[in-house]
Amino acid sequence: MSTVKEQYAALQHTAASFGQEHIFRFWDSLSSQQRSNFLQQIQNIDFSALQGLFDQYIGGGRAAVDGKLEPVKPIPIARDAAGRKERARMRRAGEEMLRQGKVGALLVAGGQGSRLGFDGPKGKFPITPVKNKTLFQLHAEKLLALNTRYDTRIPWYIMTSQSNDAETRAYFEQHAYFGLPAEDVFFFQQGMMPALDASGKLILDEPGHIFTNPDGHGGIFAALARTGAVDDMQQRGLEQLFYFQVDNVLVSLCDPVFIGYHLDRKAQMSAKVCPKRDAFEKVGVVGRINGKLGVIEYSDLSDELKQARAEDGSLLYNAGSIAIHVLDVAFVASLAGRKLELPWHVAHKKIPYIDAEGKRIEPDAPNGYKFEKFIFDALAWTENSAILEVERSEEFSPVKNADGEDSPATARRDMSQMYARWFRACGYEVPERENLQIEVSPAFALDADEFAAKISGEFDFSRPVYL
Ligand code: UD2
Repeated sequence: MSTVKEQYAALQHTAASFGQEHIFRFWDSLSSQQRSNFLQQIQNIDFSALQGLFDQYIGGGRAAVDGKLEPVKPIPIARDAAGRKERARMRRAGEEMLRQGKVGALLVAGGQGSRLGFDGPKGKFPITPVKNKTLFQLHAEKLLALNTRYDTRIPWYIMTSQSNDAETRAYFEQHAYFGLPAEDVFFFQQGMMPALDASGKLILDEPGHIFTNPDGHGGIFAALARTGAVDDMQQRGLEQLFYFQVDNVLVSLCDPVFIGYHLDRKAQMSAKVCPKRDAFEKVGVVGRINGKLGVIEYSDLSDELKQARAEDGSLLYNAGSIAIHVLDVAFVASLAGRKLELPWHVAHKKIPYIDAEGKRIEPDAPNGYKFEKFIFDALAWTENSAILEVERSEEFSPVKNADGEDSPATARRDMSQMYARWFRACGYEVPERENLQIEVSPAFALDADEFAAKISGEFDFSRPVYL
């Protein structure tokens, strides 16, 4: 074991050879504990790789999306008898997988939820329209109901990150995993990535700490392999993973129709899409990039292409990705095992830093570059993929912003409106108004058909209704 002094000398040498010697600027003022923590952080930094990233993505001025883009045509929503028959067949195939215990759920919840302005893991945000259940509770209750419906146990893999891992685990423990078997909930932490300033320097956010951010949901493949989650999946005999984001209150968890299409197309990774709300909606679009399937993120698509029209007048790039996928476990294992490198995406952001005098500065303009990987870039490695169009009002309402579009208010409205339609389909007269407060627990019904089979009695919709 080398001493702290020796480690310091070696790392200082490495840092200096990459022009990063400034990170030791405050070394003399650090306590011995701070020094050893700092050295540990630096030891995990790949200076050479960072240098390469800087040259490739920032210094070189690489374009966000290089090459030829083409739209894709998704499998349309079934509107006629033949389409509905096909969906029923897909549903049966998906349900069979669920009954056989071959499906796992994979949730990404490592993001920082900065736009919502909520302090803590976003999954702890109270959201349902009547009972105010949190996002985590809502998803957990859906899984519980699926376990009962298919007489199975769906393991749940939850990706966290450094800043919310402990709080997320504690939250589930405090709530006894919302009734799920604790051994079926598997938390795993994604990696962290240092940011760089405009001249390629690492950024100190404390005198003895380098600023890092979660490495994006594309960090999931490495994290699944590193934490033993892939082994766990294989031991349990899982074949498919249903992937979703923490913020979508309408997600149809483990949707058997989608799983069925994925199997039918012999796909490695599939995606659900909705036509975009408007040209500037903040969703990526599924398309082809130089012939390869992928998602072109909204921040990477020019305003001109966002507004481009097809011959029929609809948006040309209109297959909005709602961040729901089915992934083959074998595909995930091969990506993780082969260390296949997903590309990095760069975001110019405001990053708090310690200036040369040791003062912490909160910049008011972007001053640094964050690097993230995106899971949907793995679509480029698929041989087959099912791109399935779904009804937005039934499947997609994300909580992103504190108010306005995609906020808690719109999520509560969209849930209430969906349940109102379930009631109306059963002959109930529900007033047509924006501010209904209706909530159907997943324990009562997971979808309109189950609801129709169970509902009875009278309801007063001028008050909150909870079932
Ligand atoms: C995401 C998609 C966008 C669209 C939209 C739908 C990306 C890059 N873009 O946009 O195309 O599908 O969602 O709602 O995904 N997360 C992590 N670790 C990270 C970063 C994010 O786990 O390092 C999780 C985060 O907790 C959340 C999800 O990934 O569940 C998406 O993150 P976001 O809300 O920041 O993505 P957004 O809204 O830019």
